[in-house]
Amino acid sequence: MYRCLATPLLFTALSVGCMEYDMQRIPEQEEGNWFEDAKDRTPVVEDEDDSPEDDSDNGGDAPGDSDTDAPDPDDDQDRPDEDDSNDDSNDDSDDDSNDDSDDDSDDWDWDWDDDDDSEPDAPGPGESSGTARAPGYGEMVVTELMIDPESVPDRDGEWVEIRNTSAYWVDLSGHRLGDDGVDDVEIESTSTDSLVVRPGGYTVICAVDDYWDNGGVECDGTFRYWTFGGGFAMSNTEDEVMLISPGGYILDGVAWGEDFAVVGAAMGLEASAHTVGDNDALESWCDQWSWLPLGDAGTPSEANDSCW
Ligand SMILES: [Ca+2]
Ligand SMILES: [Ca+2]
Ligand SMILES: [Ca+2]
Ligand SMILES: [Ca+2]
Repeated sequence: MYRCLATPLLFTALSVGCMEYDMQRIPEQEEGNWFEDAKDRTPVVEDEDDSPEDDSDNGGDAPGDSDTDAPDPDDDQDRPDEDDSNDDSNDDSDDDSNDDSDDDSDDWDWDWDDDDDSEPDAPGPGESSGTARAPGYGEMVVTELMIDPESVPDRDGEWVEIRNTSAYWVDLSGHRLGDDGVDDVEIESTSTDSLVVRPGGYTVICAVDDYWDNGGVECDGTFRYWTFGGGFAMSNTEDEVMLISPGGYILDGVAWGEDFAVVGAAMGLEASAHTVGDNDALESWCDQWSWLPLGDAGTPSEANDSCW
C-alpha cells in the first residue's frame, strides 16, 4: 500500500517544486512598450499619484501604475505569514522539496495571488472607472475629425474622435482640446465616467451633445465651441487639433491645410496609421462614407471606413 502511494506522492512533490520554480520566473508585465515611438515618451502623467483611485483600491492595482512592479505594502497586509513572503526569493526551492504537501500548497497559492495582482485588470464596463488612469503619451490617438459638417452648422456639428490604443482603461477627465496658439478648453463629460475609455475603444468629443442638433452623433464629451480663444473650433481651411493633458503636455496633435476637410463628411485615419506619429501624415486620412442620421458621413465611436 505505502509503496503504491510513494510514487504518486514523489511525483506530486516534484511537480509542485517545478511549478514553484516556474512561478518565480514569470516575467514582469510589460508596460506600454509596444509603441514604436516609446522612446519619445514624455513624463506626461505627473499627477497620477494624486488620482483618487490610488487610495481607494484594495489590492487591485490600477493597470500601468508606476508602482506595479514594486513591492506593495498593501499586499503584505493580506498575507497571513509575513515570514513566508520574505523567504520566497531565496529559500523556496529548497524548502519545497522538504515541506509536506500542505505547506507547499500554501506557498504556491500566495505566490500565485501575488503574480495575479500584477496582471492588467480587465474590468467589465461597469467597473471601468475604478481602474482607469490618465493616459500617457502615445496612448490616445486622434482618429477622426468632423471639421466641416453640412447637415448642421459647424458650431453644432463639429466633433473629434480619439482612440485609446493602450491596453488600459484611461480617463480623459480634466484633459483639454486646443490648437496651435488660439484654442484651449477643458473637455466636459456628458455623464458620469463618460470620459473613461476602454482599451482599444473610442471617445467622441462634440461641440454639442444633442443627437438631433449635432447631426446624429453620440458624444462622450463636449467642448465649448468658440473661435476666438477660450474655446475650441476647427477651421475648414487650416487648423490644428491637440489633445492636452491637465499638466499641459500635448498627448497628440494633427494639423491640416486647405483641401483636407471635405464638406459634409468626417475625415478618418486609416487603421494602419493609428499612432500619434503616423496620424500626422494627411495621406493616411480620407473622407468617410458611412451615413450619419442627418445626412452627413462619419463613423463616430466606430472603426473608420477604410481609405482606398
Ligand atoms: Ca469647421
Ligand atoms: Ca482651431
Ligand atoms: Ca499626431
Ligand atoms: Ca471612427
